[in-house]
Amino acid sequence: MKTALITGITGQDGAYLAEFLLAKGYKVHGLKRRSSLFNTQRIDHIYEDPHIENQNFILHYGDLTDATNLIRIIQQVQPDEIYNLGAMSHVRVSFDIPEYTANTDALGSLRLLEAVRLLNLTHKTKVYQASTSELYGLVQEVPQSEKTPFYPRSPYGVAKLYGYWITVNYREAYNMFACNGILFNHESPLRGETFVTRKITRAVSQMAHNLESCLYLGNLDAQRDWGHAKDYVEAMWLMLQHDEPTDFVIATGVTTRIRTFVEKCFQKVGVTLTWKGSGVDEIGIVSQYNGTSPKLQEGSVVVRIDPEYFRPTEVDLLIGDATKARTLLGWKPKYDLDALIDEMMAADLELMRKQAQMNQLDK
Ligand code: NDP
Ligand code: GDR
Repeated sequence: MKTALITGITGQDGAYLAEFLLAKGYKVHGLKRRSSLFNTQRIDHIYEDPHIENQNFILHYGDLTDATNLIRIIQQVQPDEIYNLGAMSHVRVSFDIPEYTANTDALGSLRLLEAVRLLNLTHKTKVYQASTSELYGLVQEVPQSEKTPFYPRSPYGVAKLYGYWITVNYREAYNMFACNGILFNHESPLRGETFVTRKITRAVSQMAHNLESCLYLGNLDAQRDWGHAKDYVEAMWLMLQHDEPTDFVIATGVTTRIRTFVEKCFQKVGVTLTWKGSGVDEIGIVSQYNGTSPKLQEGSVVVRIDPEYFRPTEVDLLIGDATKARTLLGWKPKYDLDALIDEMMAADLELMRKQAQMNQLDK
């Protein structure tokens, strides 16, 4: 039985990866942060009572900013594979807390690699580093591949650049099996509520259930290559099963504007959206509606721009070339954008249906 340690297990990818590895017969250990409220909603369905024997799913309190704690946990767990998914992962927020972002996302990766080295586990423990398409930043070429130069555009991207290179360096200096997965945006019903896709699917579902009137967004013209997190965690695992440690781009190869994502989500609830105006004055208006929600009647303004959501420096265009992963790992995504939107909208519509029902009961 293989043993894996996942940092960031309470996040979107951590939850899907834990489920995936448990189904493969792994013993899964996860690092979770102390918080004043429960933060394990995404993994509660796979939680195992610590009082039972032979647990296969074990959580440890920890933090990537605390080296001694990482050393202690890795010593105790002796993992065959470490998936370093823990991070301050919000690009916009990284402009507000740049130092914390660097500490967690850059130095956190170093602490983990160094713990493996100090514990003499370099021959045993393989390490996956959650690198990102945010490394590409300012467009140098498209589609972006493993050979495309990096030009990060946020404190998050710059911190992840360090994480990328320190992983390469430990692989070369200490002969470690350490890989970077350069993953493009991946989403799911478990996506955090402040990332743009989930923010949109939630708001549209709220409007369909008469719970919200307007969705406030920033830059509608950025283009993203969106996949499903379920497909992407499989790629993480495949990388650590490959004969050689190397870095891979994981992407669908299809890019879409934010505004198109918005239109598609509204279509799912019977709305045809029309855009009027430009810049910060642009609005999205319901031009046709085939449904009953008072919030979505024809002529309603359902999207507005809030400049607060613009970033000081933006990443305009991401489109990934995953040829290397397809060729060497046999990886290809099962979901396309429409299937992803279908799943996210179905989940949020159900969530809001329940919310609306509870609101009725409270009256
Ligand atoms: P999430 O934001 O959903 O999850 C991040 C996880 O990291 C959470 O479990 C969070 O804990 C944990 N975390 C945050 N700070 C610390 C810390 N200081 N110490 C330990 N753990 C911490 O991210 P995703 O699941 O979407 O992404 C996983 C990884 O992949 C991240 O590193 C992200 O940067 C990277 N990535 C994501 C992509 C995407 O499109 N999703 C694309 C490319 C890379 P808590 O729940 O307590 O907040
Ligand atoms: P991103 O994802 O920055 O690509 O990082 P996010 O969904 O936050 O933004 C995507 C694009 O949408 C634009 N946008 C908005 N974004 C948010 N969050 N909120 C808004 O209201 C809004 N309006 C427009 C943004 O400007 C941007 O262009 C994600 C994270 O998961 C990272 O951790 C990961 O590394 C990258 O994907 C790949």
